[in-house]
Amino acid sequence: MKLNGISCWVTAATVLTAASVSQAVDQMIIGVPGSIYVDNINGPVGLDFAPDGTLYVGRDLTFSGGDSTTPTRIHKVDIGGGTFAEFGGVLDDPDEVLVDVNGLYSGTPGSVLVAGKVGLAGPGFIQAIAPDGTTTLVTQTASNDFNINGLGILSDDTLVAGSNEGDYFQYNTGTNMLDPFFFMDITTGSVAVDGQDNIYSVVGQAIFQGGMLVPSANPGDILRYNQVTGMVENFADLNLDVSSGSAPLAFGPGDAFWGSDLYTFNRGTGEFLRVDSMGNATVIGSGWDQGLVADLEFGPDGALYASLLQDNQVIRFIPEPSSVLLLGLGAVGLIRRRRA
Ligand SMILES: [Ca+2]
Ligand SMILES: [Ca+2]
Ligand SMILES: [Ca+2]
Repeated sequence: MKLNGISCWVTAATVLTAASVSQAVDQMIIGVPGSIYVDNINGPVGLDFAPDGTLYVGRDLTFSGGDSTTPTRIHKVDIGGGTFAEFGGVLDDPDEVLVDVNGLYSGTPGSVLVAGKVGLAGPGFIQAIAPDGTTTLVTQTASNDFNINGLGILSDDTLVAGSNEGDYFQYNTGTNMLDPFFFMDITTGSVAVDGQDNIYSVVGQAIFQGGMLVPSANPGDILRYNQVTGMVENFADLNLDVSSGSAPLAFGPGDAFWGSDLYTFNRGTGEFLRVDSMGNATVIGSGWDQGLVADLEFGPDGALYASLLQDNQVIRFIPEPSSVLLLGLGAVGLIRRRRA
């Protein structure tokens, strides 16, 4: 474990910031007020923003009268939050979404890519929903039994798709095929890309393959595909709780508060984690064992958004100028001085 966090930091910060933190959400990040962005949004999973602030939300009906593969439609949340509507065609397992801003993959700028798996044992797919709602298949895996749960884009515009089964693909815009890229491990399928095009995922617990339960060796660790060496390496030995099958990762947008660190949480402890480029994690929040958080995403407004699959909400954390003062070791000194 590389956890630097001490639980008293969190307690102290709660006292310090209680006046400015909305009590509307169970999840807490030190010094950053949290609030509900959209409520009663049924089964939210993957999140992605268009540049104008429109939010697209993948969907899973496991806690809404269906199961993880029930066909349904994704949601589109209006700019600023609050109101939303279903968007596009009915799709199997539409968990993950990614906005195709320039139409590089779908052919239509502003389309929303949706990734999932066909039925119980079909191929993994990427569909595209055009701005007018027209829904078309972009590509699917050549063989069956791939659950594509993560999409990411490299600096040269290569579209990367990650599967629970551990096979990662790159979309070939010439042939419209998903070409094999590398093998990670049994993962949660989440895909996060850093500034050097290294690709990160969290090791999952187990998968069903060919009717058999296949466990993984190191569940909850963060792995990294190293672009320079072409190898998969253990980036952070965090033993995150992956019993729900998901463990989202998101890189900060490079601003003064979030920086370019990697953010995730441990569902087992409820701790929210900031992970530096060496894989060292610091605890900066609590309560993340509530609501079944399915994805994390930074918006064009610099706020962090999280989908709560079980609570049917998307919540938002907007740093304030005072939040920056609470950063890092300086924050601990500040908190201690005030409590002395
Ligand atoms: Ca996302
Ligand atoms: Ca699903
Ligand atoms: Ca899925």
